[in-house]
Amino acid sequence: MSQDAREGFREVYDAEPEGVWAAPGRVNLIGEHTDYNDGFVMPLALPHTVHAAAARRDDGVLRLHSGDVPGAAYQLALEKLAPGADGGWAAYPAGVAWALREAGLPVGGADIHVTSTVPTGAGLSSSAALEVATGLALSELYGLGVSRELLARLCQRAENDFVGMPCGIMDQMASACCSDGHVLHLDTRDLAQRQVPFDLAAEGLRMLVVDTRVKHTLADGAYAGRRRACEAGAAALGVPALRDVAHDELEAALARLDARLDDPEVRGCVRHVVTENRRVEETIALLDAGEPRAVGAVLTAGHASLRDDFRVSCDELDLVVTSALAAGALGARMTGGGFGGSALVLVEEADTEKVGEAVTSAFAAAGHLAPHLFEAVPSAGARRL
Ligand code: GAF
Repeated sequence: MSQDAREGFREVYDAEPEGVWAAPGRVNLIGEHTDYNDGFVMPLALPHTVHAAAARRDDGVLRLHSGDVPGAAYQLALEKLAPGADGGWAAYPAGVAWALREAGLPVGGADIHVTSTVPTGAGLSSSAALEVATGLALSELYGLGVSRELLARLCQRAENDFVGMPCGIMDQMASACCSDGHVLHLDTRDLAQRQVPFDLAAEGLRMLVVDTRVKHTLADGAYAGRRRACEAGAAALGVPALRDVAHDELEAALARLDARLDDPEVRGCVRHVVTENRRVEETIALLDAGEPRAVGAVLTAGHASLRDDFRVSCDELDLVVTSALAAGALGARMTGGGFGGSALVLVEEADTEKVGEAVTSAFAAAGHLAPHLFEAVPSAGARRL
């Protein structure tokens, strides 16, 4: 694929790229909709990546081309970049260049050609992978010395303020900081990180990702709505963020909330975020104790919470969970923002095929599109190739 990016660059720009940079998509093991509540997440990088072949230009122009989009490259003057100025895929890399400049970093023009194996609209962070790959390329081309954390923050800024999607920091941090064979335990408040060894194969286990092929591109309004509900809950409880509500104070906090704000949607969001942060703690404790099988039940509880309290699941995601569990999976849950996208399933290695077939048959019986299944192998974060 890096060869594809290199060759694509040559074809589009009739020149050699100075380098090729890669950034992965992710799947989140547990800790969903906690990142914009200053909470905890545990993503792992997928082998699916965006590759960005790039070279500097000295005229302050950014040219952007994607191997997936036929036609000429976008051509943008860096100094004229402004939020909302450009739609489509190019807004992500253009937004990253804008965010670097807004941070006072001396980024200049560039020609960039991208290729991607991250499924789009599948809840696997194709946007963050695109941002991080192009951000790392620009940072290294111009010797900006941007740390991984700052890179992730600037990519998030690009998505929040340039593209207009109010996401948290998880996906950009996952793409920038995950490492091969590990899951990233991340505190999204201060970006404290721990790389936790995650070798399911050594334990006789497998993790399947099931892309339901229900695209979640229309979900931005609903995502923003959930974020607002969480912020309303934190404000009513008088805390900076829902992360500050301890799990053992949840019932008392809900009673206080009911007295101040009679809003079942906000109540459900508060319950989900507080219990989900607890599930991240439980998961890390189980992994540290060498009990990965027991993580299955935590994943399934997380799904119930996203379905019933946070209300971001859909029929197809629920069907992955019920059909996988009925076929003997250890646990399953939707992953990512929801409203479509993907689910993950933890299975004994010996049951992998049986469980995969059960999910596929259940989709056929329900008249849904055939899902795409693949194994999640914890892979490397962003890098120069
Ligand atoms: C999307 C967002 F981009 C993340 O920041 C995160 O909130 C996630 O949904 C839900 O956990 O991927």
